[in-house]
Amino acid sequence: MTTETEATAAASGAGATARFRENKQFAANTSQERVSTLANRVIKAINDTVLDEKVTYDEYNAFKAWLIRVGEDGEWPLFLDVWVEHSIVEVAEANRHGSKGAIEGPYYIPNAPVLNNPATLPMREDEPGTPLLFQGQVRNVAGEPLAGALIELWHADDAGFYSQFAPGLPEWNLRGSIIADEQGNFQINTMQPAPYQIPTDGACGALIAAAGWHAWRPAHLHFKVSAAEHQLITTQLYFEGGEHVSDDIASAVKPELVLAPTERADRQGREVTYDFILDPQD
Ligand code: MBD
Ligand code: FE
Repeated sequence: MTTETEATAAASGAGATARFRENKQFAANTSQERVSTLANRVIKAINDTVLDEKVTYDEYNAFKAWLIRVGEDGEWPLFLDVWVEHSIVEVAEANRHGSKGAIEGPYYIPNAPVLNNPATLPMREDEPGTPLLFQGQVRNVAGEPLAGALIELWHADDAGFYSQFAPGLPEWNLRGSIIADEQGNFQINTMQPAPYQIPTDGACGALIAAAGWHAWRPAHLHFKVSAAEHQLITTQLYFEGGEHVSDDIASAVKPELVLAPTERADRQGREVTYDFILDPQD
């Protein structure tokens, strides 16, 4: 195996960092006064920790070395999405009435292949795992169907790997952009994902090991759901009874987001229904 084909923290971290730079605008419309307020609070939180916990020079230097390594490993997207993004979501959706949101995480890629309803996500011919039929309807908060809504879905495979961030997977494996029908209905065939372990060989993994934490997220499906004149929601769905549903390292599970699929009567696999409710554009 060459360096580029190994599933290392540095490889997935570099990918996530490059994707972030490509996909996001980061010139926030933030005044000088607000920048000062926010930066002062973060700096104060660090100083308060040092003073309260009587942080030693050794610990300070270990912290400095670790921060340098986070950047070298390309793990700033991972670090921030695992330990901070859940609070950003909480603030962002405080005034929304539709479906709950959840963190985007570092592995979204825009413009996945467009699939008409009913859809099957791109997957390998022998894609391992349990087939999952995910179906439902997209509606507005008044209960009206949103015809032609767009459901972007991406998730890990049965071994916990995301295409384009782990080697050896087809480019768009288990990623798709599904267009709901005239009644806002969608039916998506995919394979149940496995729990996801964040890379253990990078800076985030080193923190987790040093702190005696675990590195796991429960199995999850990622979504961005949008429709004309409505607010896009970014969310995730989980599976009842799955490992780490109650101790997600990324603190992103909410009870409303936990699915309970049932065995299919007609064929092997499981099925579940979940409806997305979108707020109007404000
Ligand atoms: C993931 O798949 C994820 O969803 C998050 C939040 C962090 C790391 C990997
Ligand atoms: Fe994920």
